[in-house]
Amino acid sequence: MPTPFTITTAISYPNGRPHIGHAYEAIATDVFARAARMMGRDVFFQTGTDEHGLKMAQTARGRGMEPIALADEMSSYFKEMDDALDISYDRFIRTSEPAHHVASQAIWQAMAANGDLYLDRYEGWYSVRDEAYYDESELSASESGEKLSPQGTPVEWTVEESWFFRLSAYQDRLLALYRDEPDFIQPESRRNEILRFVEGGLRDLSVSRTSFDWGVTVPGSPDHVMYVWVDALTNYITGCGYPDDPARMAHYWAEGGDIVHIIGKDIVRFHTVYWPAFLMSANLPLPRTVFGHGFVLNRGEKMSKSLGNVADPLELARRFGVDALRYFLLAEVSFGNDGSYSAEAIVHRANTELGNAFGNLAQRTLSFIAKNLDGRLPVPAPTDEDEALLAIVSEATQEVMPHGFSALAPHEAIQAWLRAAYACNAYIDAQAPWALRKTDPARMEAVLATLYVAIGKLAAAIAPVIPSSAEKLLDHMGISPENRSYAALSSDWYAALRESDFVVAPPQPLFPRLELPAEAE
Ligand code: ME8
Repeated sequence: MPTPFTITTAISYPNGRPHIGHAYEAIATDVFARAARMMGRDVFFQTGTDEHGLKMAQTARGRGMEPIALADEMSSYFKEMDDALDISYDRFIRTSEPAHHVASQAIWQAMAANGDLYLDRYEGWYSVRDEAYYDESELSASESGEKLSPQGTPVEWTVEESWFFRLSAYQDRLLALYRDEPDFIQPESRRNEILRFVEGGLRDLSVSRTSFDWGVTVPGSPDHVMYVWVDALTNYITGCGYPDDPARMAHYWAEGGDIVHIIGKDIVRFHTVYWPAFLMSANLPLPRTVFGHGFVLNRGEKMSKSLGNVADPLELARRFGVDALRYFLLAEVSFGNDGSYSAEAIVHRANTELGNAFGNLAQRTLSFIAKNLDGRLPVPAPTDEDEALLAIVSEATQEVMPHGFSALAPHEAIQAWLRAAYACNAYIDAQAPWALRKTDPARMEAVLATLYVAIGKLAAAIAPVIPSSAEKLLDHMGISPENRSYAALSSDWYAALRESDFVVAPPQPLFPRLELPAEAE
């Protein structure tokens, strides 16, 4: 039985169209999901949209729409983006779905049954943009004297009757969790931030609102809707069958299960303080890891509508290609840190690394076989040099898969892959099969066979990042889908392939050379 692996992105606020930050998170998570499938895991990958809350209600009002109409329209753009970027989600959840209301009310009742919810009056600061409550001590002032949240968003004074969650009672259990499960919060820098925050003491959390009604109704309190983060976080277990499908829950959301949330650095507190406390209160298993990735910035600047530099990920994908964009984002940004993108940087990386280092290598090798051997697969007769290259490739596939993608270090995976591609280039130059054609055809075949195996393995290993180009190449090379798993990379698929009557056709270019768009020059 394959072991289950549950992986999620944050669910996005559909109060506007998706931007490159949303694309980045979806792509990174998709790479981990695809890699886990290649490693034989039973993967459940969920993404979706977070549709309740004041921000959605206010945006809809501003546009003269009902919140659900806004959510319907914008959520479809997020799904469209995911589909266009080859995001292999198993479920796209929308928090307005009835099943999600059921799950949110069930977790609420479980927290209430545990004695953790009480009615009181809330007085304090709220940021609609962050959908977050802040302490006075966390605020700063803008140049005009306006109070700002730590994220730099405006806050408003709020006074309301509210349900409260006894977060203060969870301080010790949370600190024990961070101590006992050092992988729970990643990377380390975020873990330290949260440790300091929780060590400073926790106040009970206001978890319902009465001033608007766009949300999940609080069971037994029809005037209250849940604080949007209570319902938003619950999306993860809705997708795992909570509360009506206990068998599915036991599979994908089990005690000690492999459950990973990939989110951005601005929402780590919600996922590593509130979420585990809610789950503990409801007596439900905890995720294994919450990874807070960095932000993607446009030429080093934060994107904002007022600066007019919010990039449409679909536009970038159309210009540069889906795989080039996916590859660029993961290769460029060290996962966990912030990173920057620009048209020049995308073009440069795609041309030098995908195009020259890998695409041309495959192109040269396959054309040579098609032309000089009539497409017949060459005969291997490995020398030490051939074995040495294949050992580099095997080591690289390990660094790429179990050590890179599974360890949530995609940039390291790509570096390892690229080093192996460069080693193949050095090998082809040193062996010069074009010269061997006349002098030693048997040796030429052995060199081409070695390259064939190396290229096939490297294509399979990088497939999670560039799925459509890798699949195209593997199809062209005759490597069957069963032979593309991580386990099959160490088997002798080449011998099996040679026994078939497969003929190598002249290849089409995999990564057409990108030119810089005129306005960026
Ligand atoms: O926070 N670069 O939704 P959201 C990288 N609904 N990642 C970025 C980014 C950027 N420039 N900007 C945003 C929410 N993100 C909540 C989540 S989860 C139960 C509820 C990331 O649409 C951000 O950090 O504001 C978050 O992980 C995701 O995009 C959705 O952000």
